[in-house]
Amino acid sequence: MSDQSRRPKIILEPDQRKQLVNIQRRMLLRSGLTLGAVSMLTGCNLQDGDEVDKVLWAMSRWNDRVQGWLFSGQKLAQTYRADQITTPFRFNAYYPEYNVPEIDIPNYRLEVSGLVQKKASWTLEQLQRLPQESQITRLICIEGWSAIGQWKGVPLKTFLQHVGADLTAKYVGFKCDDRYYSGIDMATALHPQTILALDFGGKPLPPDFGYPLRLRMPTKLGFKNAKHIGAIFVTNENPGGYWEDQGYNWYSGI
Ligand SMILES: Nc1nc2c(c(=O)[nH]1)N[C@H]1C(S)=C(S)[C@@H](COP(=O)(O)O)O[C@H]1N2
Ligand SMILES: [Mo]
Repeated sequence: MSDQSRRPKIILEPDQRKQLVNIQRRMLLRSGLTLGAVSMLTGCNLQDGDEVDKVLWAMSRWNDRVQGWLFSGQKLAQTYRADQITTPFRFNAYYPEYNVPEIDIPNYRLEVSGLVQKKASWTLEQLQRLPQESQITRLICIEGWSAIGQWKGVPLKTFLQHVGADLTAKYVGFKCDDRYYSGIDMATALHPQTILALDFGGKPLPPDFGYPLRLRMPTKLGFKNAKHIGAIFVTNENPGGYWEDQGYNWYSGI
């Protein structure tokens, strides 16, 4: 798969390798798959320590594919009542709160590129003029916490239609103004609860929570919900991601 060449190698100490191999084995046993079946599925030899890295990525990509098949493009994630909203909401990023990027809002433009007909950039006012959807949903962070919030914005599907995106392409990628990056599969991009959020709790997104534009989708873990989006691109090459390239499962559906 072409995706693999873009991913950094996982460097592991021999002990960690052994542990990981054992974890993989236990996972496999529980899933009812034999080592032989996995070798066939991934094309890797599980007995050989040097192959662990290859096996991990292969399993992860295999997981992505299986999860992608299982994902129903229309099934809605749970929504909540206004009185269930978590206050204060929780901030998270790969840096502390005082390093949240400063963005020149009046000059902000959303860049659009890749497999789209209209590559023109967008101002916030233009985005605000597109149809908006509101949702009260739960953001779940892989670190073990979750919080319910209210986001409003343009359904990503509506936006993609407006820019003449090739909706048969495989992925939509996001580049953020804090150098974070991520991407999602097209089925998730077209899901009705996947929005480019402009508002949080009835007000324009505040800096901490991803101003001026963030991806919000209750069908994916928190780290896939890119904040401070500066550029969107449509592509057939897996765009990877800040955490995804460090080993988090790329698909990370809920
Ligand atoms: N640009 C950017 N987006 C990001 C992150 C980040 O560090 N930078 N962190 C992710 C993670 S791990 C989580 S859990 C959520 C947190 O969103 P919140 O601050 O609104 O709770 O944002 C995600 N999106
Ligand atoms: Mo997270």
